[in-house]
Amino acid sequence: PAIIRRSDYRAPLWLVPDVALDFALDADATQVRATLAVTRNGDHDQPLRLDGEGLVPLSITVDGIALTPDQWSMDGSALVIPLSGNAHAVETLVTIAPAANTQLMGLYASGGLLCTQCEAEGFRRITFFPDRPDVLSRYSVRMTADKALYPVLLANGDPVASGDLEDGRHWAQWNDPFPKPCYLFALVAGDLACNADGFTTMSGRKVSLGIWVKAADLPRTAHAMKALKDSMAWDERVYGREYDLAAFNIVAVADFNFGAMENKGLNIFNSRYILADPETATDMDYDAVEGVVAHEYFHNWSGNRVTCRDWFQLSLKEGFTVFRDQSFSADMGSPAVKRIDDVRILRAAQFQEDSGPLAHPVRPESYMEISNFYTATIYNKGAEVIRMMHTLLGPERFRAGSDLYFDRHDGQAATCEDFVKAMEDGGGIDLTQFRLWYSQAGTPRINATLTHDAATGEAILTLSQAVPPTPGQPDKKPMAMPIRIALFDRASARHHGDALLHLTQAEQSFRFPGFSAPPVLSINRGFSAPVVIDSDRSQADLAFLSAHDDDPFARYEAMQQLMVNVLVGTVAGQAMDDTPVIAAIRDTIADSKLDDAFIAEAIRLPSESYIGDQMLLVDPDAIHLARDRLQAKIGATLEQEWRALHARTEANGFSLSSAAKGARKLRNTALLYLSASGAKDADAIAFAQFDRADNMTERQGALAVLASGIGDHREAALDIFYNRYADDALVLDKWFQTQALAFHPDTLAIVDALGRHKDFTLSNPNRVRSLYGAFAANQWGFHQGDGAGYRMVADIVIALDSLNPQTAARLVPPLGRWRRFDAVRGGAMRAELERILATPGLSKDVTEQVVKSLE
Ligand code: B3K
Ligand code: ZN
Repeated sequence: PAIIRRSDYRAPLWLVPDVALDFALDADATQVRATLAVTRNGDHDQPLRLDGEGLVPLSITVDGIALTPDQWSMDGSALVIPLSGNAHAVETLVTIAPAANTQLMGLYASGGLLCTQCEAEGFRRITFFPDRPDVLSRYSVRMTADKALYPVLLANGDPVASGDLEDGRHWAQWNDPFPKPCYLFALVAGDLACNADGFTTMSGRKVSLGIWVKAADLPRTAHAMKALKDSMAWDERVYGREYDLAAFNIVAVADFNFGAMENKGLNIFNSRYILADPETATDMDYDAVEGVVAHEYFHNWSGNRVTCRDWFQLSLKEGFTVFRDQSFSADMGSPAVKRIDDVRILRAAQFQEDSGPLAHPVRPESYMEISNFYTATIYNKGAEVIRMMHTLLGPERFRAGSDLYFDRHDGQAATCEDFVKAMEDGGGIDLTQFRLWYSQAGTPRINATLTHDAATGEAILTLSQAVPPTPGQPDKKPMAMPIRIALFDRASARHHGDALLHLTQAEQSFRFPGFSAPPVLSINRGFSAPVVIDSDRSQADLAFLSAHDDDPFARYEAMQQLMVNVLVGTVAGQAMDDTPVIAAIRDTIADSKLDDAFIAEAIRLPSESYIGDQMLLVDPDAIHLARDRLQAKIGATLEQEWRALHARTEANGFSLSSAAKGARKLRNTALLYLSASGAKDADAIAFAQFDRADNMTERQGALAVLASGIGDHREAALDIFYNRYADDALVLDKWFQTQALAFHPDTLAIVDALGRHKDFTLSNPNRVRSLYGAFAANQWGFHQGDGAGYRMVADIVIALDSLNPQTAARLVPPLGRWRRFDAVRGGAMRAELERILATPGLSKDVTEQVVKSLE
C-alpha cells in the first residue's frame, strides 16, 4: 500500500463551500444524490478529483447538464471531472448498501437502525467528495425513509422541516450552518426513543438536548444526560466555550468500531458509553460514560469549530480533547484517583506502544492507513503534552493561550504548530525546544541521583535524560519538560514546598540549600512529565514516601515502586524482602486520613504486564508466579484486616457518591486479597457478595475473583450471571471479558470454547474486544508456552479482516511485541505475523500493522 507523508501536504485544489445531500434511505439500497458547489482554489488547471470507495457514478451533471462518458473518468476509485470555469455545481448519484456494510465505516445498519461513521475516511463510502479535513462545507441534508421502519430521522445541525410522503415514507431536512469537514457528517434513521432535556447557555440561548436509544434503554440514559449538562457548564466555566446550535443530539448504537464520534450536533456513541444503571453498569462504566460524553461534547470546540488541517495533526484535536475530558472528570470526582488511573492507562498502552515496533511521534510523519493512528500516543501522550504546557504556563496563562487559539482559528483547519504558537503568543512562553514532544517518539528515561553535601548543607539533584531510539529515529535530542519534586526531611516527614524543575539538557544539576541531613526525594509529583524515572531510592525511602508523601500520585507511585522492586527482583531469582510491602499495605489501610478509593489504588499490585514492561525479556510464567505468591502472602498475613475491611465496606443501600464508589472499590480489593489468602471460607464469601450484590460493581468484582479460582462456585456463578443477563449485550460482554482476563490455568481453552459460544459473533466489535482483545491483554494466558494463544488471535485477525479491517488491525499489536519475549515465544509470534501477512486480499489496515511489527 502507498505511504502518505506529512511533508507532501498541499492545499486542496478545489473547495466545496456548500453541499446538498439527498438520501433515499433503505437498508439494502440507499440512493445518495449529492450536489456540490465547487470553487477552484488558486490558479491551476487541474481537474476536480472526488474521492470514492466502492462507488459507481450512476449519473453526473455539471451546472445541470448531464455529462457524457468522455467527460469524466475514474482514477482508481476516485472520480475525475475536468472543469472549465472557477465555480460549478456538480451533482452525482450513487447507490450504496448499508446492510452489507460490515466494516461499519460510511452508512451502515446496526440493530434495525441506519447510522454513519465517517472519521477518518468513511464519507467517501457514501458519496464522491474531496474526503480531507481541510475542505469545509455547509451541509443541507434531506432524507426520505419508510416511516414505520425509520420513524426518527436525524442529521447534523438544526432540524428545518419534515413531512409525510406517499407509500408510507416520510422526509426530514436538516441544515448545519457551521462549515465542517466531511468526517463530521452524520445521519441516523430508526425507531428510537428520546430522553429530552434542555440547557441554557451562558449567553442565555436555549439548547434542546436529546439522547436517542431503543425504547427499552431509555431508563439507562439519565447518567449520560447529567454528564452532558455538566460538560456544557464546565466548558463555559473553564474554557469560556459555549455551545453553538439550537439542538444537540446523541444516538447510541450497538455496533461501533470504537467509543464514540463527535459529529457536529449529532454525536453517535457505542451504546456502552451511554447506557448505565446500577444493575448493569460498574462504577468504572459510569465514569467512562461521563468521560466519553464529555470528550465528544468538548470536541465541538476542540475538533469541530477548529478542526485538523490533515490527519497528521490528529493529536491537535485528540490530545487536547483528552486533556480536557481528564480535567473535567478530575473536577467531577477525585483528582488524585483520576490522575492515578490516567497514568496507569498511559503506561499500559502508550509506554508499551512507544517502546515497540509501532512507536510513532505525537505528530506522525507518515502512514499507510490513518485508522491505525488512533493510538494511545496520539490520544494519551498527546494529552500529556498539552498537560505539560498547562503545568509550564499555569491555569491563567494557559487559558489566555487557549482563548487565542480558538479565536485565531475558529472556522479553520489548523495544525499542531498553530496550537503551540497560540500558547506561545497568548501565554508568553518560548516553546521552541518543547516542540520536540511532537516530533520525537519514544518515552524519555530520566535518571535521578540525589546527593548531600554535609559541609554546605545542600542537597544536589542530578537529572540526566535519554530518549531511546524508535523506528526511523535512531538519535534523539534532549527534551524540555517540567519535573515537579519535593525534598522531605526524614525526621519531621515534611518538606519546604514543591519545586518545578525545568529539565532541558542531557544532564542538569539542581542545588537546594538548607539540609543538615540527606532528604528523601519525591519526584515527578503528579506525574508532571510522561517519562520513566530511574532513581536510586532505597526500599526504605520508598516505604517512607508511601507513608508520608502529601502528593497522592507520588505516594501511590512510591508504593508501586516498592512492590515492583520486590517482584522484579523475585523474577530475577533474587531473595527479596517483602516485609516493607506488607507493612506499607497495613499502614495504608489503617490510615484514617485516606479515602477508600485512594487506598484501593495504592494497595493494588502492579499488573503482570506492567511488571513485564520493567524487564528486557518478559518471563510471563515467572511474573505470574511471583505476583501470585506475593498476593497470597499479603492476603494471608493481613487476613484479619481483609475480613474487617470487607465487612466495613458493605453498604446499606446503593449510592453513586464518591464515598460509596470508593467503598465498593476497596471492598472488591479486600475480597481479592482475602481470596488470595487461601482462607477456607473465601470462596463462599465471594459467592455471597456475587449473589447478594445490588449493583454490578460488586457483582462483577466477585465474579472476577471466582473466575480466577478453581473453587466450587466458579461454574455456578458464571452460569447464574449468564442466565441473568443473556439478553443484555453489554453485560454479556462482561461475562466474556471476565473469563478472558481471568488468572485461570485453562484460560486458553476457555477462551477458545467461548469463541464458539452461540453468543459470540465477529460482527459486533464490542464482543470481539471483550473476548479476544481482553485475552491478548492477559499476559499469562496469551503467552502460553506453546504459542497456542498467538495462533488463536492470529486466526481471529484473519477471519475478521475480511469483515472489519479496522477492528482486526487492533488485535495485531500484542503479537508485535515479539522482541521482548524468549526465542521460542518470539519465534511463534513472528510465525503468526507471517501467516497473517500471507493471507490473500489482506486489508491495508492489517498489512500496515503486521509489516511494521515484523520490521
Ligand atoms: N474522533 C473519534 C475517533 C474516530 C476514530 C476513527 N477511526 C472519537 C473521538 O476520539 O472522540
Ligand atoms: Zn476524540
